[in-house]
Amino acid sequence: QEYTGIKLKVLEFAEEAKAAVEGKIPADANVYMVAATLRPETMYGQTCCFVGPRIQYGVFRVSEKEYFIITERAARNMAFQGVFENRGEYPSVATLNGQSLIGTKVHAPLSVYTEGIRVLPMETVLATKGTGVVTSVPSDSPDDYATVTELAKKADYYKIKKEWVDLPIVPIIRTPSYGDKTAEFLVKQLKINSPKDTKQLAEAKELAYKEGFYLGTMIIGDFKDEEVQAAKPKVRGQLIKKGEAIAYSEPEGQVMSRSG
Ligand code: ZZB
Repeated sequence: QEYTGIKLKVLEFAEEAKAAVEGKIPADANVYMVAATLRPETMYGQTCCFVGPRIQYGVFRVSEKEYFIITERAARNMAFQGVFENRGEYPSVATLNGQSLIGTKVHAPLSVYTEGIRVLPMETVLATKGTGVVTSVPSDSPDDYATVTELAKKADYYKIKKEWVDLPIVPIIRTPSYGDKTAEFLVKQLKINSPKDTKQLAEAKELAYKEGFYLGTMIIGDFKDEEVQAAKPKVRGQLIKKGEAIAYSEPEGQVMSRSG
């Protein structure tokens, strides 16, 4: 599985995470939450960043001035893909649980929300896939749409501020069958009520992937009016060139899909 690792730069740590990394990262270093995505062309519509509240993350030193927050499993994989200074080594300076990161403010490359977006909890994040960090695009990802809807409904229960999650959804791609908010359309059509409706969500994801990739047209960004198929590698290339993303592949057989 060839992912794009989107580098979401930490602008301001949540209290608990801040205490955990205090004194362990040089003051002038950049720290990034790195989210694995198969849809780099949707990055204009990022509205928040998800972590699994009970997943363990490490803060790994990529170079003197750069640190990544990802699962240890992802760091190990990256250490064999030329991401770190020495092959096979992925020095960790701190560990954090997902919950401690909630509320952290990050800058998401290409997102229309240029002031920064928040790290929020997603119960369905798998520790065994990608980096354990997921960037949220509720316009085009049914899972993300279902989770932001749930979080907005029960902000107090999840101990988050409603305004962190209640951002207008940004239309990114138009498709003939689902309009320009594919995820919302499919969640409603398949009568998905919560992030726990995993079976219908898997179906919605499949439909959204197919329609978006084969029939979608960009309606925002540098490749506006181009087909998604053409725009996808261009957006990816741009992000990597600017140092805002990395290529990340998941070794065969290690990938776990949500359906098992
Ligand atoms: C942004 C995005 C925008 C995504 C979209 C999808 C869609 P797959 O196909 O099963 O490999 N993801 C990444 N890592 C995890 C994880 N550890 N746990 C749960 N979800 C994860 O799924 C790859 C996608 O699943 C990734 O691409 C990421 O969400 C999420 F418009 O990133 B995506 C129709 C999907 N649309």
